[in-house]
Amino acid sequence: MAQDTIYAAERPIVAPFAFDEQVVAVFPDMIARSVPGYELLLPLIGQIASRYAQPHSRCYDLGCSLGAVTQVLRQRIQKPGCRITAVDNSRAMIEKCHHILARSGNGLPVDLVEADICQTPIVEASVVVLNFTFQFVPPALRDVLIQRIYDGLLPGGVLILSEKVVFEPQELDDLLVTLHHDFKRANGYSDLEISQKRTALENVLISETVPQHQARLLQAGFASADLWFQAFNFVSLLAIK
Ligand code: GEK
Repeated sequence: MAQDTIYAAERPIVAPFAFDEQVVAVFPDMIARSVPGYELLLPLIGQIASRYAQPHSRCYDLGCSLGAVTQVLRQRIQKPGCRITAVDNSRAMIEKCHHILARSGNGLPVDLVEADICQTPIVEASVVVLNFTFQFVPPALRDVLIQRIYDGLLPGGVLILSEKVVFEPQELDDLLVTLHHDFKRANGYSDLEISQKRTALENVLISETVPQHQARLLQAGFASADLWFQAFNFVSLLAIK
C-alpha cells in the first residue's frame, strides 16, 4: 500500500484539499491512518446492511472512493435481486475504483457512477451508506440531500451516516480533537503533516454536532436516528425509515 506523505514537506501555501490523483494513489493508507475505527466500521456496516437489505432493492454507497463499503455490501448482502449503486464525483477515484471492483469480481452487481451525490437519483433503496462523505457536502445542500435519501428509501430502509463531528461543550471537543491528533501521531504522521492537513480541510470538511445530524434526519421523516458507533470525534448514525 502506497504511504501517504502528501503533507510531509512544508508548503508555503496549503491549498484546499481535493480528491485528486495524488490523494487517490495513497487513499487506503491515508484513511486507515487518519480515521479512528475506519477498519472496524467496514465489516460492521456490512453486518447492518445484510440485516436491512430488502429483496429486489437498491443499496447505495454515496461517496464510494475506492469502493471499500461497496465491497462489503456486495459480499455480505445475500437477499435476491439486490444491486449496488456506487457514486463518487472524483474521476480519479472512480477510475481506480473501477479497476479494483473488476479485479475482485464476485457478489452483487455494481453500477459505478461518476456523479455528484446531490444530483444522484435515489430509488427503491433499502440501504444507503454515507461513510464520511456527507461532511464534504456544502451545508446549504444538506437538508435537501437527506430528504431525497429519505424519499428514495423503502419503508423499513436505513441510512448509515458516518461523520467526523464536533462536540459541545468546547472542552469536550478540544479533548476529542487532541485524542484524534494523538491517534494520527501514533500512526506515523508528524505535527507538520497533521497541521497542514488540518489547514487543507478548513472550509472543505465542515463538521456538525450529533444533535444537528439527528434533528435533520428526524425532520426528514426518519422514525429513529441513533448513534451506533463512536471513536473519538468520528461517529456513525443509523437512521431507520
Ligand atoms: C470509504 N466512503 O472508503 N458527490 C460525490 N462524491 C463526493 C462528493 C459529492 N458531492 N463530495 C465528496 N465526495 C469511503 C470514504 S471519502 C472520506 C469516503 C474521506 C467523495 C470524494 O470524492 C471522496 O471520494 C469521498 O466522497 C469522501 O468508506 O476521505 O475522509
